[in-house]
Amino acid sequence: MALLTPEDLKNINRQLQEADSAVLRVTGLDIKGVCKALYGTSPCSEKVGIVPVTSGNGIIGNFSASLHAITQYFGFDSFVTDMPDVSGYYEAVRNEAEIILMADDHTFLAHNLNNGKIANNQPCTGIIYAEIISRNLKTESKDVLVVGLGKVGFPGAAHFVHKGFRVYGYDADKALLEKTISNLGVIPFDPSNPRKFSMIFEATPCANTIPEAIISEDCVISTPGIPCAISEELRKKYNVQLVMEPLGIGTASMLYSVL
Ligand code: NAD
Ligand code: 2YG
Ligand code: MG
Repeated sequence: MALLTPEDLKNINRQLQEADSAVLRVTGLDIKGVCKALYGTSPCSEKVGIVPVTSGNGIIGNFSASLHAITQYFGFDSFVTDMPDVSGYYEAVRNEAEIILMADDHTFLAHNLNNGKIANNQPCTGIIYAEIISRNLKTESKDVLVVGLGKVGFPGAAHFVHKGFRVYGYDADKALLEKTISNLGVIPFDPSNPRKFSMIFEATPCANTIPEAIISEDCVISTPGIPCAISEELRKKYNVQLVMEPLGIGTASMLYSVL
């Protein structure tokens, strides 16, 4: 799995505010509004314990501090434990955390200890970025392209199918593309025979995965993938409405889903 870096998380509050403005421009709702519409929940200052985890590649600088800023931004009462790992979990529960947030290299989870609900970052991220595109006010089209059908992209594609979109899919991994075609009924997209899209969802760990030939003027691109899927030059040339943020939107989706 591609891991976040401290650099990705620099100025997380500013990144979150900019993403909130972009979501508002695209959907008419801010991130809280999209989460509320999606899950039918709203935070009531629930206490969130953020537990740093040292296993595998270890602590990522800015990760726990960013989760602290993000949870506060969305109206939770959060704290980061002094201790990591099992001792940190114990500390969080002893300090009356109602929701635990913690991540190792494979799983980033939110666990609500009051109601037992648990959420995984990857599907929650895919679903919220798909929901944002599905609410876009710019186009009546029901055609959407999903690039990258992995742990984030597949649940995103499934969400579009569920909402009645005509979903085109592409993944560099042919086996994964075949699996998605047969499981979800998505239409395979062939990059060597391109067409324009006004809505694109991208979830890959690679740059420049969206070629010029598929971008229409005023296209909405929703992408949790890091690094960014299109160049600044193409973004400007086609007046692309870009929704992209490294941690906060997906975390909000996780938290609202366990309330
Ligand atoms: P994954 O490895 O499960 O899936 C990525 C998929 O992209 C793979 O199936 C791979 O074959 C495909 N791919 C790679 N290069 C491609 C290309 N050029 N064209 C088409 N497909 C290509 O990874 P994931 O867990 O789904 O994560 C995807 C990205 O999203 C990563 O960059 C990850 O760090 C990021 N992510 C961001 C957030 C967030 O909140 N912004 C949250 C979770 C994950
Ligand atoms: O507690 C810590 O500091 C670390 N154990 C956190 C590890 C997180 C690893 N996961 C990732 O970097 C992401 N791919 C998942 C986070 C979602 C936002 N992109
Ligand atoms: Mg995010």
